[in-house]
Amino acid sequence: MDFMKMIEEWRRIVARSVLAVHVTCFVLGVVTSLGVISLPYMSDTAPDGTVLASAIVTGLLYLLGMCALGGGLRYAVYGDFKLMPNRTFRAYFSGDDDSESTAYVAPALPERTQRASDDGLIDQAGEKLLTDPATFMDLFDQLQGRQCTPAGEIAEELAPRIRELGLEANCKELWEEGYTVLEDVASPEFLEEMRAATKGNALHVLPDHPVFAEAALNDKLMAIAEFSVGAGFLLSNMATSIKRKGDPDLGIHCDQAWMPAPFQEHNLMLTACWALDDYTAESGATTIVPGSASLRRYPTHEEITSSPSEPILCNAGSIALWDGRVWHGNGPRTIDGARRVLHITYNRLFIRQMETYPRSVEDDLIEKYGEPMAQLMGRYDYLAKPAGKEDYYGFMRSIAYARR
Ligand SMILES: O=C(O)CCC(=O)C(=O)O
Ligand SMILES: [Fe+2]
Repeated sequence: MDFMKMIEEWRRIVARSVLAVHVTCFVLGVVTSLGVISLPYMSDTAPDGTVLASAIVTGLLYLLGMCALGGGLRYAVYGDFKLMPNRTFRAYFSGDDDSESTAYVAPALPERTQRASDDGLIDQAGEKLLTDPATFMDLFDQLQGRQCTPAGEIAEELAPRIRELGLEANCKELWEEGYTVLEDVASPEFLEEMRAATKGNALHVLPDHPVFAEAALNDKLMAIAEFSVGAGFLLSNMATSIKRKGDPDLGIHCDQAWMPAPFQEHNLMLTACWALDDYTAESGATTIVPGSASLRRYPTHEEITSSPSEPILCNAGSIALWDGRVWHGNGPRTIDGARRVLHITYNRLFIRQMETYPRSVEDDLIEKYGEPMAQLMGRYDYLAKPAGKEDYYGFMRSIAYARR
């Protein structure tokens, strides 16, 4: 790991140096060209037009030449040519990719605390990649040769956590019926906090209040999500909703609405809804079409209206969870008051998230919540990052996680 950090630090130093040289060339170019242009004015006689024009052309050529020198260095290091230097270090260091204008250095990744049996292999493979290719290939093949946990089974690394948290029956139900309820997970105080933070129908709520991050990182939820959408899963979106009497019902649909059908045997997307008010038949609760997940396809236009569905019933403070392939919607609210819900979606690590946040927002969350938040933000894998396979630890982890 230290070796990785060292390489990362050197990349930053090189990036800063290239920027410094490019900017210096530019400044020298400007100073020289101004000097050359002002030379004709230094003689006693007023400069004529030809002398002045040739001084301006010469000055601009100096400026161009100096900029080309800096741009050439950039080309030599990064393979792209730009005449003018960028204003910030960010443009020279592809590890930092959001659009803020100040130089930015991402905090180091928190060490993994929940170690699994092949984590040692990942670390060793990462270390050996540059120094000992033969050993690396052997370790890599061991990772590659690992077979996937069959769909619906609990991975051996996860099994102790599932047992400890008493979630075995929920895992079975989620797999067989396409949904399950984790009963009464929230303490009364936590439930009140979630309710207070729920202001209306809103998307992108994760950074709005600490209670949302805590809800996403709940131990039971994280464990059953790993069962459903595999190790290294991501946070895809987080939203709040309020349903009142007379509000339209949500039609039957599958959440993984942009995945091709027939759906894959492994689930790709898990929705977890924290019920902030009781789910009853009259409350406008989520409705499920039993057995629909095993069809592994979308409902037809006709089936959307004709499929018999039943409400999920649970107390406020429980979490209703369903598989991305299950047909579901919500029913009419026929009583006064409101049904408040915090919706969280988790994805298998290779499925792109519905929402992302600026890098600095993610970093603040990771600093505050550590490893599990870094995982939800996809920091332990190599996918969709500027570094790509250069992050060989991330590459190795992606291979290992995809099989657990
Ligand atoms: O509001 C509901 O009960 C269901 C919402 C829904 O379909 C979802 O969050 O995926
Ligand atoms: Fe849905």
